[in-house]
Amino acid sequence: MARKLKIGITCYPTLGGSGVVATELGKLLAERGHEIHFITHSIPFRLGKFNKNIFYHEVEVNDYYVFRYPPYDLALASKMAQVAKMQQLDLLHVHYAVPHAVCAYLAKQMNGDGLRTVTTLHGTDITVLAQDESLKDLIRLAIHQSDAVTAVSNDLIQETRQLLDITTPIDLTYNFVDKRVYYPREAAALRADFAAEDEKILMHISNFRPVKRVGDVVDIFERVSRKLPSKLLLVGEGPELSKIQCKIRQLGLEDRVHFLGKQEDVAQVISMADVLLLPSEKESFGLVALEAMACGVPTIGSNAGGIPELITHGETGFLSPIGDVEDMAANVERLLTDKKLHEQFRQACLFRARNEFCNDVITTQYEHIYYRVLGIE
Ligand code: GMT
Repeated sequence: MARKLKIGITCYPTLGGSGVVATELGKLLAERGHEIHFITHSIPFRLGKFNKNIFYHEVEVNDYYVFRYPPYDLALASKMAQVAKMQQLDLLHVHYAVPHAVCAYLAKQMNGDGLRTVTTLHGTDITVLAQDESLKDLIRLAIHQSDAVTAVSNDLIQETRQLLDITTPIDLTYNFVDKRVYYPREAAALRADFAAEDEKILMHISNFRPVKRVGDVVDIFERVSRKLPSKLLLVGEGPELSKIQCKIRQLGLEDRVHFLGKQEDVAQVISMADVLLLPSEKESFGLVALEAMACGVPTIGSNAGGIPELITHGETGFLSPIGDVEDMAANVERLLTDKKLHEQFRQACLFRARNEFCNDVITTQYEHIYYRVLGIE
């Protein structure tokens, strides 16, 4: 049996799919007996209950008076080096190249020993930041100096190669959901709080950033609701929220749209939906679509980025060109007016989530990568 590892994990701990994936991975590795040390500025929001193999090390930023901007990155790099030395970590697994992979590189330099680093790219570190000429060389350095680099979709691998001219190998490690948490939950009573028996529920969950095109969600719903008795549930918060509220008022849809805010128990919330809407402009993976899939809810959305690797068009959802709200609305209508087709999609969703994006399989993939960089095959 391969030896148990001591792994430092750094991610954005407060919100977003990357933080969720990093935290869930840490929990699963801890269940397998590895010792996991989260090194982050706040406690990861999905950490949950106590586990004897999980430790949390808080990065504290020194607000020394000469600093105009307190240097979080330097504090993180120092903390990584300190924890790695004290806890004798085998490796650091960082999620996001900027600044985490750069900090891991610094920590490695500071320690001067056999500390290994693994970087997982999640999307915007490449698709947005790598477009910025002033950051390109830094991101390229961080990637080249990692002992292994993984990305959450083939699309993201291609984009990383093109934008940064990277030729070194990048491992594909799809995101996953824990099938013990994500499964169709009993939701009839909750549904009744939002929709009448004959009404369908459309749902959108995101951080309401412009890239999610929440305006399209409303446009799709507006078209669907003209033809089908339905409700729209919007889950999450973010910069576009007030604009969206305004749009809903202007369209006179207030009675048919509910804002649920940020929600912790996503599996329970998604289980209320008949369909998830994800019309994003950019999406390296689209974790929420996988969460929905695992709860038996098909996705209707755009074919941006890595979404087609997750959603099989015509089997577990329907995908259209970005911004084609007419087509997306027609697809929602098609799916929600055909009971047999909806059930077929639902079963395909459950099968695909459990078999292709299963927590056990992906955790094993990461373990293999760790053993590889440590020379333990
Ligand atoms: O999409 C966001 O706004 C959040 C961002 C994050 O940091 O969590 O999501 C990125 O990583 C997720 C986990 O790998 C992916 O599921 C999302 O598709 C990706 N977002 C983008 O590519 C825009």
